[in-house]
Amino acid sequence: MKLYYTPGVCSLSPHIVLRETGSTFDMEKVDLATKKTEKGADYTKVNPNGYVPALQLDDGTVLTEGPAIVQYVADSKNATSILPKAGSPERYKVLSWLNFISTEIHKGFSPLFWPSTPEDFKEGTVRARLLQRFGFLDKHFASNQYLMGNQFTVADAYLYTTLTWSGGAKVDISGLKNLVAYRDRVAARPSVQAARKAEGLPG
Ligand SMILES: N[C@@H](CCC(=O)N[C@@H](CS)C(=O)NCC(=O)O)C(=O)O
Repeated sequence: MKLYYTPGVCSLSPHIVLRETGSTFDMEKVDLATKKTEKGADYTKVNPNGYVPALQLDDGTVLTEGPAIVQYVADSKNATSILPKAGSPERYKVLSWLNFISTEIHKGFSPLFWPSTPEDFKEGTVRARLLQRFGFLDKHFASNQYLMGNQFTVADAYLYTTLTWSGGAKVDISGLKNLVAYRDRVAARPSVQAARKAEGLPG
């Protein structure tokens, strides 16, 4: 299978999960500005919406949407430590976290990356809302190592990825000590370090 990715964006989350599960995969970089892949292919033929990540399976099937891709990768390896089995209450708690990260955090960041977003809206609304959600997470990490307690799951790969954007997006999380410690804890995992290195990101 092949992961279509762009360094440092949300495709880092499935990339981490591919490495965490010891999966065999290829990677193809996508230029989000031109929608061309590093091999010169038209990426909109892979994902008509033009965004990463996409995971192309060996039979040609293309999966899109990060939260779905991480579930496919974990399930295909029966990796129940990072994604509890379907039917167990823990599975749906991980799915709740994936949805929370997707809608409240990931898409909460998006307006900060759009040149058309007015500065006062960025500061007064977008960053303020994100910081409320981060405050909630900071309290969670006062007594939990990971989103699901002591166990790293696919949701942590996703949350970690979004936290790496806070500096560039000028969302100051430095006062949220538990959240910063969590980010650093996840960053230290070998899967994360390997994924960052493969994407050409600083260690
Ligand atoms: N709903 C998609 C959103 C993916 C997404 O926002 N990807 C961003 C990078 S983090 C992207 O490729 N943006 C470029 C674009 O939308 O043209 C998912 O959850 O996978």
